[in-house]
Amino acid sequence: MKNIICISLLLSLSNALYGACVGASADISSPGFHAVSGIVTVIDNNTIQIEDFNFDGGGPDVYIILGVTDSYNDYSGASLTRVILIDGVAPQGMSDNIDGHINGFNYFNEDLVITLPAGKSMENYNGISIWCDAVGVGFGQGPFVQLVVPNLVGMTQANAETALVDTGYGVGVITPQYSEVVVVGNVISQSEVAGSTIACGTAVNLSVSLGPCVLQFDTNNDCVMNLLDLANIASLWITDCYVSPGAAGCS
Ligand SMILES: [Ca+2]
Repeated sequence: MKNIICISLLLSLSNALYGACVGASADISSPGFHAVSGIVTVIDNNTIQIEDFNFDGGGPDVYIILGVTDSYNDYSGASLTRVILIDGVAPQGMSDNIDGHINGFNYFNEDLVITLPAGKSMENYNGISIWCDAVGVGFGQGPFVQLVVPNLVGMTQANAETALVDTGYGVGVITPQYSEVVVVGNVISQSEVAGSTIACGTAVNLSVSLGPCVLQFDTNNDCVMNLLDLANIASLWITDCYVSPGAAGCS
């Protein structure tokens, strides 16, 4: 039973889409303790860049930590979702911080390109923190956000889903909906506004066209059969019999 649980957990993790997308960025300027600031960008799934990184070097046991849903306080190995980003790898120009700590080094508007440790991928993280492990507080941290939600309206459902996945988002709930104007199978609307900034991995819901509603006796084309339609039918029947009293059903 334990094995089954483990396998299903691994499957759900591998299927989860919560990672930072390529091109996504995170602002680590808040809360700004020890003058931490900078913009972190995902270059590819194994590489990030920190631009204009500032940190006064204060605090004990400070690390650059990648995490999920802003959790950075248990990266020591028990969890699959947290990691010391540069454990054992000195950042550029730094040769003596063997365990990956960055306290004691003064960063002033530095641009750092950092390769993730072997086996780690940005597909598994959606946030970054300059984390003081001794106190359990982030000096500066934030979620990775994608800059542009693609415009999916008018695309085929398949193309829209591909576009979502390619840009790091998830496919949410697909709702079929009647439309007089949108071709069958194409997207009518999306839950996240095109061009807006939302977290990478966010599932975007789509409404997809069923084409025009074809419902017999739906006299007002609202795709609902109710008393109004019955009244219209009765009215038509009466009118027809008045004009053509010999018509079938009027005798
Ligand atoms: Ca109707």
